[in-house]
Amino acid sequence: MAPILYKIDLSPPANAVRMLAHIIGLQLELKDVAFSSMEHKSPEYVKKNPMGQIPTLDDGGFILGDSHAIMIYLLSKYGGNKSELLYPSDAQARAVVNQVLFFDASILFSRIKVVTLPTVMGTLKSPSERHLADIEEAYGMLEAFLSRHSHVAGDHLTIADLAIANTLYAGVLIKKLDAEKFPLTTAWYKKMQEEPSYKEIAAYGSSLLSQALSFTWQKCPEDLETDAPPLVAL
Ligand SMILES: N[C@@H](CCC(=O)N[C@@H](CS)C(=O)NCC(=O)O)C(=O)O
Repeated sequence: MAPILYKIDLSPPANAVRMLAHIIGLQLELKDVAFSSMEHKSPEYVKKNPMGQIPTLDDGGFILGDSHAIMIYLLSKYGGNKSELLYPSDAQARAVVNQVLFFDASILFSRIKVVTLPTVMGTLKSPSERHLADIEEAYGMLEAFLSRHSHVAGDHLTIADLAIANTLYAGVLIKKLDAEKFPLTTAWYKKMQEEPSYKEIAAYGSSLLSQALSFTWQKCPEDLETDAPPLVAL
């Protein structure tokens, strides 16, 4: 039986997991969560994921939350010979990947989510200067990681790239990536957007999120930076 992934299409963490599944050729059974009616906070959902967040994985009754933990689990169980590259076993190489995964969870995605979540729920009418400065500062950290390697956590694609690329599609809708200030991040993000799994999964998530943010901010989707054509309003 295929593992079940509880998701919504515009969720960067859910899409990171889906990109990983695409890359390793793992079939997932996708189940949509009714985010706007707060299904992710319902007693039944919270029993599965005490954080009340999306995504959640159910692999034959083994239940796991957090996209980073889910990606590591799926790779170790189903990754086959792709695991070594995507999540190296060498202690130091793996530690570098972990560092960027924790950076994503604790800094980059957090600083973006404090804007996207209330916006999608319709309560934040625009990001504050402080929000923008915090996101820009996090871009600087990412640029520093990318000055060390060709990818965010090594010289090849790892699950850290999947996590960050998805987070970044949300980030750039709030704070444009300035190619002069962040040339390495800009070039790396362009490369990631060319990945078949990004085109298949994240590009759609990005365009949906662009619609949702522009709707609340009462802007045209074209005024936000996105990598996919706008869709009709959600
Ligand atoms: N660290 C988590 C973050 C997940 C997350 O925040 N997901 C959002 C949807 S994109 C969510 O469920 N937000 C609702 C909430 O945090 O209450 C992960 O990587 O899975």
